[in-house]
Amino acid sequence: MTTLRHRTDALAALLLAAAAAVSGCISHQETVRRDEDPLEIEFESQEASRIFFRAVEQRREDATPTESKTEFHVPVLLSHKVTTVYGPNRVRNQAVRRADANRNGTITEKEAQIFADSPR
Ligand SMILES: [Ca+2]
Repeated sequence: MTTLRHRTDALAALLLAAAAAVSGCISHQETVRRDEDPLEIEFESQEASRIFFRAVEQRREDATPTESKTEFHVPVLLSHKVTTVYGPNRVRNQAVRRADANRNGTITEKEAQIFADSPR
């Protein structure tokens, strides 16, 4: 009876030692870059375009890098980390969706100014 228990303990210790010897941890890190196609938009005037793009650039400068992280860990055995980095069109497209208030595909000077004055 005790010999079976000792063999089981010895086998478990051997497996743990083997796992540690093989360095124990499978690690995977990946960076995924994603960007969207730019939305088509027209501007009522050059002034509307200037106001809009100046506001978009300010938002890009103020924003923290747009990324998300997914991590999964099983201590000692597995580490899996995926970082997703979003491209510049994402900020532009979000701005277009917000600025074109009536969704007619054209940003007027008034819409651009309202977008520029809106909180970020
Ligand atoms: Ca519009």
